[in-house]
Amino acid sequence: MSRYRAQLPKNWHKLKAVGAASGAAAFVLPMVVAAGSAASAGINLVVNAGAETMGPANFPLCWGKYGYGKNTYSIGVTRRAHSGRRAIQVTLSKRTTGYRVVQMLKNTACAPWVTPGHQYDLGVWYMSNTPDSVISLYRHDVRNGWQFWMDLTRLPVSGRYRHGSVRTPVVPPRTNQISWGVTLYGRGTLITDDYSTVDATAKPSGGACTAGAVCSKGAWQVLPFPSRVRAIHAVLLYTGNVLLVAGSGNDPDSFAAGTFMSAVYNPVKGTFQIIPTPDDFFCAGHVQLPNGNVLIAGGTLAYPANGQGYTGQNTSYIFDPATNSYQQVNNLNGDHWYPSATELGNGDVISVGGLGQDGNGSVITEYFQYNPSTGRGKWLNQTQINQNYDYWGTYPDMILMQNGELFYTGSHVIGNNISSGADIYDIGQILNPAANAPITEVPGLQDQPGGPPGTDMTDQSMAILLPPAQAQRVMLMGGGNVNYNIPATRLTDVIDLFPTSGSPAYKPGPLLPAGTAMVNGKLVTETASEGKMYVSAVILPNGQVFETGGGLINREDPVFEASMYNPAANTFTPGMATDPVPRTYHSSAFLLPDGRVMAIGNNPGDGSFDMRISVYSPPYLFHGARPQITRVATSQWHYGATEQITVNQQIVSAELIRPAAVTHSSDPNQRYVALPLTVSGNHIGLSVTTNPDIAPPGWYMLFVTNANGVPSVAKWVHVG
Ligand SMILES: [Cu+2]
Repeated sequence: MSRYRAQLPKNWHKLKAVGAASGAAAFVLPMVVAAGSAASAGINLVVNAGAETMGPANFPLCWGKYGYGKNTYSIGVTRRAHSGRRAIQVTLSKRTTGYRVVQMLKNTACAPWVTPGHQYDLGVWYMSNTPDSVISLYRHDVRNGWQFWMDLTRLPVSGRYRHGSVRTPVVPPRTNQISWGVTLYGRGTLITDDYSTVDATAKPSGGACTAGAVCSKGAWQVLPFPSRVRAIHAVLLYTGNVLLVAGSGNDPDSFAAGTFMSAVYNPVKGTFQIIPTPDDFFCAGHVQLPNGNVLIAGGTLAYPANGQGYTGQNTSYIFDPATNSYQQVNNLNGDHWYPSATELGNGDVISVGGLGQDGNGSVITEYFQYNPSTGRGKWLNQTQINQNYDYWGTYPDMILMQNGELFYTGSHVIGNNISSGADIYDIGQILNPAANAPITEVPGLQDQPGGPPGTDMTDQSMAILLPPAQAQRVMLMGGGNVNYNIPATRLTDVIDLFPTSGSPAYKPGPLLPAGTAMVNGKLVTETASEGKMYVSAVILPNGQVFETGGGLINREDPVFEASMYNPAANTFTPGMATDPVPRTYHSSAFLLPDGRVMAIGNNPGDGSFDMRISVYSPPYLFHGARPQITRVATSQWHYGATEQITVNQQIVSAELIRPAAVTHSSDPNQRYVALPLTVSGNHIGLSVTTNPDIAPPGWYMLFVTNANGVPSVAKWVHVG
């Protein structure tokens, strides 16, 4: 595809307001009409690109109307869409002076974030009956604010939808956002739809960043539209969409009415599809199966009543991302509210813990046998499962180890950890009821100094298998104890599951950095012993762990603190940009395929639920051009194979990251699998582990990362 390289008029930076009525046309850059969108190179940075989500004043969210002068005009939404149901129409019926503009709102939520030194391909589908329209571009200077940048290209008359595209000039220093749109400065009608803005920069820029604080802290955007459901559970699907599950959403009225909700959220387009939800999946377990179907285990049978607390249920479903629908599978043997779900190396799933129908945590171990020929499977009868017993509690975080055993990290939800703390559960004989499946206690979890005796502080902590999975090290960070309702801890613990000598034991890790807590409406700095529970930890493609969100006590006092953990150095870098939205109980954060982090949910003690969505751009998105994976020889990968890809620039690492299935600070399947490289120019061979217990079968995001620590956008590959 040919692309226009912008030639700037010498005085472009002196251009003021559009002035498109006459003189500015002389500065307009010629246009390139492409057969299709140029968006394949990277992510589309436009929010509400198809204008499908409506905002205030009956106009699409993130879009604004501007203009001046003596003219008669109308700006609104039309059904004559290029795709979806809406497009934006501008008509000038009479004109003496001035112009009218439709443009992305110039604010932090709506305007695309950009990197100085980069160029961007802008695209728009349009119909027009006037030659007098132009693409107009604005930029945000970190010192001087928003300013007009230049008019880029005219949009030739076209009676049917046509794609207009143009590449921006190099973004100047100190610019962190751009905004653009279409200007109509002559009589006629212009309809636009499906806008795109894609980073077109191919060469690394050395990693220098001149965009201010975002260079080291990253940046949060709160999206301009709320979630359509109470996002208590989030599962990233191989389609790139996110399954957001509420069930009854911890709302007694919804439960009483039998109103259960889920939605498929498209993070590229910002759209929601409400999914008929046949049962109450509130606080169910979930995990992706080898073919990408999502297994849902248990959920809520009843809300508290008559002295009885929440109770679990025994139903189970599969969500199929190909059809965006739920299908029931056979029931679990017992009832489970807050069960874990961990995929094993053979593609089966083990599920433990959760409260039963009696509200008690003494529940049986469940085993789901996956059937590759149907993409589904069945829960085995309990007589087929070795019921070597422990009290696993609620959402016990069970991580698959490289030898096929399970590591119970000690991270769990709600109250005391009645188990010994952390265990290794040898499930090698799980399907032999006559055998013994020993459970070995793992020592070393710290107790909070001055905390309640005989208990622990791992309630709503977060445990992660640190990158790379091959290192077999686990970190547990933060946590509290709702039974005592005491301030959450800053403690972290790290364990090497296969130490060179001795038995595995947790060792103290670095303290979580102190944050600022909102206590009784006032922001206060945390004391030396105060940390957070409800903490989220997200593995990034550069091998770092982003730690965000959380609260100081039970469903109160959100903590505004975020840091970057470096597993190799075992240190936290404090002072990352903090999510403006409180993220405590029923909140989650997870990695998107474009390398950003999405955060959802918050369900404080007053019973309200925060529907806002935040998206974090890590510092690496401001440090030069992203590498691109231009070709993946095959998306079906095999254990032990060397898989071939092509990239557009030098890279230093490649990695598989398993898509999130997260709730309540718990995603026991989160993992980053390193892919050793064989480099031949831009052709790269990637060595896939021979061990399915390192990378359980399923869909993964494949990233490559360059020497600046800048990752590509992910490609999806299927392993196994
Ligand atoms: Cu819950």
